Amino acid sequence: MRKTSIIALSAVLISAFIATACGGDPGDKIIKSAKSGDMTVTFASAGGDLKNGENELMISFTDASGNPVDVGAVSLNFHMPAMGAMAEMNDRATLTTTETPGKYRAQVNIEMRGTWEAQISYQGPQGTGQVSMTVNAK
Ligand SMILES: [Cu+2]
Repeated sequence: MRKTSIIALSAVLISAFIATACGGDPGDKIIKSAKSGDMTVTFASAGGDLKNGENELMISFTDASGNPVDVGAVSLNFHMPAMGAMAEMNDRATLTTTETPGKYRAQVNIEMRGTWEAQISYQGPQGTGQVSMTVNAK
């Protein structure tokens, strides 16, 4: 009885792992969101945070009702101003579209811990816009 349930649990965990490894949704725990006009731009990940190192994020654009809004082409850059002798840093994310217009996957290598300014710009059906928000990398 007990052995069976442990095996069943393992199977569930293994299939969850495979789903992640095969490029499923990087996660839906909100890291941070900001307003851009009538839209809300939201960052999410599996762990709900931005990390020093490689990150897999979801970025979504939604209307006042929470429905996704297609904004066309999106770019994302993480910027940190110069600190003392350290030059400014710009870690540009690679974005890909998903099956849902208005939802994008982002891959970015964050070079260090600390406060970054996420700079988002878009161009398309909603016109041209820019949003920025600070995000803390752990
Ligand atoms: Cu820095």
